[in-house]
Amino acid sequence: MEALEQELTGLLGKTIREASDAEVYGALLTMVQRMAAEKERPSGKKKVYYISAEFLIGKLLSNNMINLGIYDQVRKLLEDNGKDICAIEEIEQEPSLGNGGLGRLAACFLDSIATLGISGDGIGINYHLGLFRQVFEDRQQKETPNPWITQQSWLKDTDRHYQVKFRDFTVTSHLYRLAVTGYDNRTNALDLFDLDTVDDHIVGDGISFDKDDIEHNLTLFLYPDDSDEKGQLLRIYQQYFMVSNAAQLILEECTERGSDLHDLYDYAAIQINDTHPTMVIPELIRLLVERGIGMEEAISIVSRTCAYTNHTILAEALEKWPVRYLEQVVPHLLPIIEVLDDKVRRRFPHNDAVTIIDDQERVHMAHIDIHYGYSINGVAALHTEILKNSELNHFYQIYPEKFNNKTNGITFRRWLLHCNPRLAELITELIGDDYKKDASRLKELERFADDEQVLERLLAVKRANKEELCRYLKTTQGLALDPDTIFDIQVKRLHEYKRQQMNALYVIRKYLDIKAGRLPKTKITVIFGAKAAPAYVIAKDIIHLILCLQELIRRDPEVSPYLNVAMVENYNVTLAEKVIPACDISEQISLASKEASGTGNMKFMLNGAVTLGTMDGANVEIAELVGRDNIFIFGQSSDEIIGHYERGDYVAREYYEKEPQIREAVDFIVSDTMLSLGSEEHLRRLHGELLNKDWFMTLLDFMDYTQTREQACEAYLDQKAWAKKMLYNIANAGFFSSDRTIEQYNQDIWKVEL
Ligand code: 26V
Repeated sequence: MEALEQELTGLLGKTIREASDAEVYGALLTMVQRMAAEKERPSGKKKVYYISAEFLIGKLLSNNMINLGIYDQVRKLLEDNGKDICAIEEIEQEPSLGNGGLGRLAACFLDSIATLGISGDGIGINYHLGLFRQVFEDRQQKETPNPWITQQSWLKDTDRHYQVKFRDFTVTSHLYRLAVTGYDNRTNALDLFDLDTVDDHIVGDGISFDKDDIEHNLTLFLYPDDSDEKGQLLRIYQQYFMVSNAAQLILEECTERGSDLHDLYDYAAIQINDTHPTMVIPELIRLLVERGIGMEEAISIVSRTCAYTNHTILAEALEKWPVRYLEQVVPHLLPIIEVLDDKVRRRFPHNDAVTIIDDQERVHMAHIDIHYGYSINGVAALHTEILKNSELNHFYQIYPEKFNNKTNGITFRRWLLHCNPRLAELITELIGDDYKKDASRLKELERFADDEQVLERLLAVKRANKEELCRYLKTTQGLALDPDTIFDIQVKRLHEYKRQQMNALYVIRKYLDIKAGRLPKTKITVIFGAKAAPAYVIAKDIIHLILCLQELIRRDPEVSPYLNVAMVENYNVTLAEKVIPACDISEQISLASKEASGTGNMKFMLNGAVTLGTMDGANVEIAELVGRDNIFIFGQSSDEIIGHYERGDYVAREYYEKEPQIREAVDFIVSDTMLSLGSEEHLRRLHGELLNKDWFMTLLDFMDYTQTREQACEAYLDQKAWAKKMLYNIANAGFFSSDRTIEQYNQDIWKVEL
């Protein structure tokens, strides 16, 4: 502690007490960077390269201090000097380098790779303005830039540069590097590529900018609006920029470690995170051929080096780029893609489902990965089964040995130790701290399932976390929440398949019930948090509906004593860390078969929330682990849903006409009450969508959802029984540690020796 104090005062040039919070933050950042650098270790022969267009890393200061083992000492030191570590955390800007689960998973994986002592770096893009910051105006989502790179930053400049050739011009890249600290282990890196010519000043109103001006816009935003051709072209520019840099870096590093490139697969395992980095396959082949290796051999080398993770079965999310677009951006990749397609066509004649270029001249990126990678994995048991048996069945028949499952996980450092210190402390007191390195030890908590004192303390931790969230949302967003209520929470990207609209319809039902004098026994607080893609019209309509309901209920003195709706603005990792520990009921209500895994579900479980969910994604595994007494399951199964799609027999209007409870709730969206609060255009469009399309079958599961949610609220009344459910959830969350997931990736796919 004395050494820490000395170093900090040295860096500050004054005492901690005299320094401002911002100065203390800066000094801590410098000190942590030095300590992280000391834990860098040389790679062995083989190294993992995790390429991803998204890394949703969250704030880094506290996380790194926990991993370096100095968090408690620093907190105490600051406290002794009149400083509050939470206030200092607030100074750091959160990098918004991801959309949601896929990007956050990549960040959890980097943490676990370093924690297990595996040599492995992430490779991605340094988006200056991140995704976007969400602000609410007139009860609608508006997007503004989210600048996160401050004067003093975690990004370290390197002097590595590569040339990246596009059809019309060549750019010089610039590599920035972030330290990735393992928990009591080595430091790896996250390599983010950037372009010096990019200019934040070209951003106009909101997040608008000139989409043609590639040299000035390439690394400005994450996934700019790709609803039009220019947006899609920009995305191809970004993807190629990322993978061309990655390929050059990997070949350079592997050569330095002794590879002659013919044995590249002994030096590198490249994990392709969804199809965004798929062009790394043709790019590597191109570079190997350029270095004198024959085409056939180059294809074989790359096929033994690259592995692919699939994160969705939604057809609209599977990337298929028109050949014309690729010709416009990276014409030099097309001859290679054509060779790859040609080989497939020769090997599997008359099998149109597995070609790389289809009859509409589109390149199926996932097909490249499956034919020319050595592993393909889904992200939860159910998801992998659906891939094998339906979505990718044609490929499974050809390559059964390539398919494998790796159920997702989360890092317990961020999602328990950091975000819920009260719970972590209680657990440590009960079972010691071995669970911090071996999450399966949490199971030992089951010993206390009937210990009334322990159950009461669990409830007290939850209560304290709820109070803390109330304070935080009051000061940062002006939201007034009551901690003496059920906190029922749905936070995740807004998408129709996740069915936030079903949750909103439940809120309407409750509102109507209360108006009719049917009062709930416990007051319910329904919390939402969600960003919608800027061009996703219906998603934005759903946000509008929720914000209108929030206002309606807030203003109604008859209803507000029993029901409260709060939609948090700009939901991100920082907010997740505050919201999740305060949750009672975790809403995981996607249409069965559509949510590949979910990872929020795991974070809630670990923090003692009880899941209300469908048998989808990793919910299935959660249900198996905790048992049916400790989870609330509803809705049709994935097999049933897949059947409805195959037969095309779901008609929303039939449910609307048959069931007055549904009709009343749906029609309330366009009632005079709602139209007086919200935009007629938005509300009518959403109403029409639910009645006439409802592609994700909201009305199909609505009655079962309502009844099961009532059961959950009823169960909450028996606090002791509820606390026992909480305990079983926490005790069985060990399986969802990303350390377990990464151990499996390494054993089955990467095979890096430790
Ligand atoms: C992307 C898009 C883009 C275009 C329009 C619709 C749409 C819908 C979904 C997506 C998701 C792309 C991939 C993704 O983010 N998957 C998520 O990956 C998480 C980590 O494996 C997993 O937990 C989530 O269930 C899965 O949705």
